Amino acid sequence: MKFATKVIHAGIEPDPSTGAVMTPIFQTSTYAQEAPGVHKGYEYARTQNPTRSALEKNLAALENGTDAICFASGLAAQDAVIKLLKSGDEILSVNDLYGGSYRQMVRVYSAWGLKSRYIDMYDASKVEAAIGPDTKMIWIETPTNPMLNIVDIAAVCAIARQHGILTCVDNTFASPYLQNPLDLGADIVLHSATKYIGGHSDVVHGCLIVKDAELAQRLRFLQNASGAVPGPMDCFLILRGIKTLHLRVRQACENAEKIALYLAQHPKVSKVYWPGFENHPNHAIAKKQMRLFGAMVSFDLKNNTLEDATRILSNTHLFTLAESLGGVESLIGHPASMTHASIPKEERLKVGLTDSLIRLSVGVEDVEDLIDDLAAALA
Ligand code: P1T
Repeated sequence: MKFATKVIHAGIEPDPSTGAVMTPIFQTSTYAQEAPGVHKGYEYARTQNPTRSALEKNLAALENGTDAICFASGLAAQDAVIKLLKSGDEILSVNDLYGGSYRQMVRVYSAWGLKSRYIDMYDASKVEAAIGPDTKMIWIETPTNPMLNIVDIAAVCAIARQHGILTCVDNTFASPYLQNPLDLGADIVLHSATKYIGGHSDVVHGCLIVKDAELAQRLRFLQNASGAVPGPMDCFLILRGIKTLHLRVRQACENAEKIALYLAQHPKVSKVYWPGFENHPNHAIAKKQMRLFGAMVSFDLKNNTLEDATRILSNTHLFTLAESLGGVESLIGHPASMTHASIPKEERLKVGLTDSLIRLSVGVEDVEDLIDDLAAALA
């Protein structure tokens, strides 16, 4: 099945009891048993729910995996991945990642003895040298949030495999339509499905996709044992959003390209971060591993002041000032004070995340209206 068919059909069957074409919302916490242990495969809704099962089958197909495991949020999915490790183990992570992902590793799990190190992975050859005796997992986010750096997934996963190290790729910024890390050698793909997968900014959700049965079993054990499962209504909303994933992402990418080009020639803009530019340091890798270049664009201002950034952030009308991304509506954000406030300033500045950096999540509105909105705010 091709992608556009999978989003609509993979894992989706008319409901056997009624013929309902759309997967019903099985709003139940438990299931009747005929005799102790005699049931229809469903015992308790933390462990199994038919709405969630349909979504998990669909997500597994979208990422070319064999299993998907859904969670109440992207960070709950990350939490399960980290629990594959034990005290003393180390995660080697890309040095530019979502602030909440960093916060969980550093401020939650360090108290449990987890070590984490943040390195420049944009030159894959640096990864091999950075691996230490305790490195048990490599954490890749690509494109990165918010600097839109690109990591060569195939190259880094090949190095990890030689060392017997697990790899997890946070594929949130790309979406399964643009990039499929399991095909490039990753062990685990993570999504904050809150973003492009859900696509309508109406639900918080996360998922993991794998292609190894034993790993799937370990993660499903953690899903059930720790319990951060999504509700059936949320699973239904994600299933509904997925049906237009390819259409939304394609349009958003087309709009993002035009906006990136507009910003690049604007006299007040010093730098535009977007992997589609030929002069982006890892454009060639983006071209190799992504179908399109994504709909996230970050930019910095010539005089680099927080005041100027604040004026722009407060003066757009179609771009809503808000955290999050990946919805049909365009958002504008200030990573330094919003999504990445939990990263110490000196760490932020090392990767170019200045106080004047502005991040756009480009939606699917008419691009001329979006450019007019930015033009007015920049003026
Ligand atoms: O918000 P949640 O569903 O828990 O997902 C966390 C998460 C994980 N990975 C990436 C790359 C993310 O961007 C996020 C959430 N990010 C935002 C809310 C944001 O505005 O960047």
